[in-house]
Amino acid sequence: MDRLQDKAFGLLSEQFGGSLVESVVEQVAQLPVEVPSWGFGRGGTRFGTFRTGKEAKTVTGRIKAAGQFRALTGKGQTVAIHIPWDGEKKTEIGALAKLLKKAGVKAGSINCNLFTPRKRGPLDARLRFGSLTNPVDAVRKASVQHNLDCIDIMRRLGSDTLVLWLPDGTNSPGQLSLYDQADLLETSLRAICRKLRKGEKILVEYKYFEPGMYATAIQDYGRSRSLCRMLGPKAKVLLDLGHHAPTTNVEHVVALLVRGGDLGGFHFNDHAYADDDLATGSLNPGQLFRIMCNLVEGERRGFGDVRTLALMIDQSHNIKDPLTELVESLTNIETAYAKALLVDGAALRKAQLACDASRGDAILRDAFLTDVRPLLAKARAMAV
Ligand SMILES: [Mn+2]
Repeated sequence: MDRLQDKAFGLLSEQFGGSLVESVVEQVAQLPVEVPSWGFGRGGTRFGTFRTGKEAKTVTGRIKAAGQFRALTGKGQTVAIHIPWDGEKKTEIGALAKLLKKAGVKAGSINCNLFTPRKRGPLDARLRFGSLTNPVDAVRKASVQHNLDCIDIMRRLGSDTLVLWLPDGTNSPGQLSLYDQADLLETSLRAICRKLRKGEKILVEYKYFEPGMYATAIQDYGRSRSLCRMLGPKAKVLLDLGHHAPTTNVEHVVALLVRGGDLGGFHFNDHAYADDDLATGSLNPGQLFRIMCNLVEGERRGFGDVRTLALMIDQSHNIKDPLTELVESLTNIETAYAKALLVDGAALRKAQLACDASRGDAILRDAFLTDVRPLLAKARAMAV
């Protein structure tokens, strides 16, 4: 098998040139990919969670599994942490820091939770009326405070990134004025951002519906971008691949965000219908390839290094083994990235400027149909 792979690698070098192929291997090996601690547990739907008994159930188990992922793949250098699922009290965060160190991984983004009612305090069942946009002062203030606490935890764990996914939204026009919703959101976000120091950032995720079924407070990339621009350079847009309406051209969104300097990172997954959180690239590898093409083009045009983006996986593992499915997703991300790096960008641009769409598409197809597995095997060996 190794000999066959060496042969295939030689053929790729002949086809694309040795130096390009070597540089693709290096860039794939160096691509940092963050995995979520919650992703190592069993996912569920509103109908239930089907545990096999083998998946991680505790924070200790999840971080241990993240260590396994790191050892197997050389990736998962950072692990996204969820507060309070992975701990909240001082002693719990101290223990979490030790677990991360023992597993050979670092804390990645710190994710707040504004959707689970707490047993004590103002964040009770009234959270169904919103968190940062809740019309009740006490609930809204406690929601802001939770984010400020998350920033403290972020610093204690040596991370610099706070991720905000806001579940706020309404179910009917009489529930809350859309003007009040926008006002409350902006005031709350400003209060959170004021606490961020130089070198720290907040990534603002958007989603067009659910749990609110009528008017979500941060419903699309335009709203997220306008909020981030209002908040200043510490705030950037987080693009979750599953958070768009069907037929949205996601790579177009990517290009516009990169071009505007607004993109902070990704939540990678795949979907057929809504926010399905399926394995990245498992249904639509073509879309993932086109997204990577636009990231690579953005970098070539001087809009910043792909590796400075927060490249995170965010999935729910309902059927397959979580660790296995995360490796599948990582492989699909690396495959799409490698293929995008193989695109002859100069020839493509020449064809585009000459109005030769057939030639342009043929250039993209050549890269997309290339079997990059021999290249990924070398990159994996280099990363581990
Ligand atoms: Mn997400």
